[in-house]
Amino acid sequence: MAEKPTPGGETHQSTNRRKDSLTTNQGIVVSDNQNSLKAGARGPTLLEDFVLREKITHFDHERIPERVVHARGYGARGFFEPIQSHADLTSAEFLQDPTVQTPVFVRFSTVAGSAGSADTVRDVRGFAIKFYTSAGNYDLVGNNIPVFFIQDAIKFPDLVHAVKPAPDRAFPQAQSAHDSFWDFASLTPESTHMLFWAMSDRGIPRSFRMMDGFGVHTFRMINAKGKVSLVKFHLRPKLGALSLVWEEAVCLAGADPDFHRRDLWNSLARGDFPEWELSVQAFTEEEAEQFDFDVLDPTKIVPEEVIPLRPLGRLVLNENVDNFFAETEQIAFCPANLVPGIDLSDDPLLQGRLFSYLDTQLTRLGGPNFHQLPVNRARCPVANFQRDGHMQMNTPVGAVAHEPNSLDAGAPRENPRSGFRTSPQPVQGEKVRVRSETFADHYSQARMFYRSLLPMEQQHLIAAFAFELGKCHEPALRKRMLGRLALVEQEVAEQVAQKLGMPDGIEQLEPAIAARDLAPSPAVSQYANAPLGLAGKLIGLLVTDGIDAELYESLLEKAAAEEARVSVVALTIGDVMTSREEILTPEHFLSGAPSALFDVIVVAPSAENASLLLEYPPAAQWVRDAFAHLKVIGIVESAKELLELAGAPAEGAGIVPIRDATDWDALLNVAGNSHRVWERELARS
Ligand code: HDE
Repeated sequence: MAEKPTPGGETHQSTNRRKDSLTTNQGIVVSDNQNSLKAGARGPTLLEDFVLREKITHFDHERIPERVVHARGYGARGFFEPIQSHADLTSAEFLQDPTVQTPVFVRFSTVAGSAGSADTVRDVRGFAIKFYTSAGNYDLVGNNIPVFFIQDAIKFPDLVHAVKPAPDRAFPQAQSAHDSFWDFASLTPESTHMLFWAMSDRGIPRSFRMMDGFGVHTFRMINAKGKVSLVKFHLRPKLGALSLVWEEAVCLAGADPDFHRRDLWNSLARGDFPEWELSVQAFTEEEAEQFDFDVLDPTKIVPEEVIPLRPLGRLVLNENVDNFFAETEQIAFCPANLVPGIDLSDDPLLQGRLFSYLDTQLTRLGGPNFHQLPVNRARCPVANFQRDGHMQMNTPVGAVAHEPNSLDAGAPRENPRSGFRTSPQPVQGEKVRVRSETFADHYSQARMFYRSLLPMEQQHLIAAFAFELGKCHEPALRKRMLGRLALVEQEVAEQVAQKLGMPDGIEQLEPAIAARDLAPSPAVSQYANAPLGLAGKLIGLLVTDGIDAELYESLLEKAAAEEARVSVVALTIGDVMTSREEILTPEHFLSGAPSALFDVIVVAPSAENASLLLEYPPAAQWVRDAFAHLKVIGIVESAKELLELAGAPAEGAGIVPIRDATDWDALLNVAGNSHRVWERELARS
């Protein structure tokens, strides 16, 4: 692998050395990379073979520990651009000037799974952003769900141990659907609100590009005059926050475990750049005191209906990494990486995180100098007296490494004017290990969340609880969890109990504070708020030899106008001949590309070859899945029989006959007017 030249330059360039010569790490040109050094052609390998030993030794040490949580992640580069100056709110330099773009690196992740687990499992997603600002690095290390499972950092190891594979058998991988997780959850009332979010469609996003982000905790922003605002961070994707359906997520975990990362990589590679609006809900301490919950409690949201979002600017991803390990794996986020103008709150979950990230990174990245790695390096001057340590990559000069000093007039000095100053706030009280009583209402917001969802979103949530609890073998914990659900909403507990086949299994539990009926917050529903249209979506087009060239080309054109893409699927991966005798190269072959990969499907064989699809079982499966996954299906006349084979009606919601190119408008309209054919699902349940 080519490396950028290291500082220090080259000395003598040997005349008989080619520029592209393979070398050892010492720069010695390698003459033979196929054979180790042996005593005779059939003899033993010699210990003196430094080329072999160096190569194998380096290989032996290629792995570093994976992140203890959020191990499976995927990153990209981009920029942030404020829409206007936010000087009234904060003095943060990157939020002042709409003409200044700040480079960013974003890493998305699942929480529970190992680095090699599947992308589409039910889980919370990490959404971590490093802003390389002119005033130093600012990290917003958030999730795609605005609340969390626990209120105090001391519970984090228990939560993570409960969801991770059991220590004796090392399974299940990347799953919350097992006894230990639900044991912990059912014994931890504060997790209830988050469980409702995690069991909603939010737990199975369609794409990283279609995912919300949240800072979760309350933070503070301080302007140049010292005025403090409390803030909650939000990121809204331009394409809308959309999700998979559960059966589709399960299918994709096998068919394409890299579904989300592939989607992001491909979209950046073709110049289709995802974008989010970063905003804050900003409010005063006085306003916070009026809320019926505590803003320091990370299991609560501030409803948008109470404090609306204030857009700050746009976050755009526009560049894939050059090297996954060097960038995505080695990047180190930390909620304590703050810039002047942004400050922390006393949220006890946040306070524990401030310690944890640097601590874990010391082990994961092997020492205290990981901030010098290119992906972590600040893009502004860094000057201090820290020194030495594992893998020091800089060469500091001079004899002085202390401060104050009178020996080096050019040494860096503290700067009270522009330096980071914690905005003062009064703190007093006894040292106590207690949970604030203001954190005690665990059910009202969960009820508000559930009641604010659309009916199909509610049904998905109920199905998810039933699935997860159904995977638990211990009846007592199922009952306890049903009791917890009943404290939120009796109807949820009853329907889940029904689906579990244990209608009398709801345990009677006593809440610390019984759920109250809060005003609904329609903003929490994904589908009530996602923009309609086909932007960012993928149409799977199943073809055979003889596909009508005109039909094909007009679909490409119409889809492009809607910012959607068409992906051609054929019986085999070999070239297909169109009706015009032109070659069409498919992107996929049928048995390798289940319809779960696409948002909309079209079955368009030529009339003479339609029978090939009818005779090939994966074709009917393709349609059956798409129908079950609530997709719009376009179908040409000659393939109609396939609908019957797939158990789908020839007519009905979301089935669009394609007679000629004029029918594409109908297909795209139906598909663009709703993200899924929800009627089909409601008719089923
Ligand atoms: Fe994290 N979390 N976390 N977390 N977290 C880590 O840091 C931790 C929490 C989040 O792409 C670790 O470098 C504690 C909330 C993201 O590299 C670790 C607590 C939120 C990422 C850690 C929390 C997050 C992490 C693992 C409870 C949403 C991935 C490796 C007090 C606001 C960042 C690492 C990336 C990663 C600790 C809770 C988001 C162990 C102790 C709440 C997005 O330090």
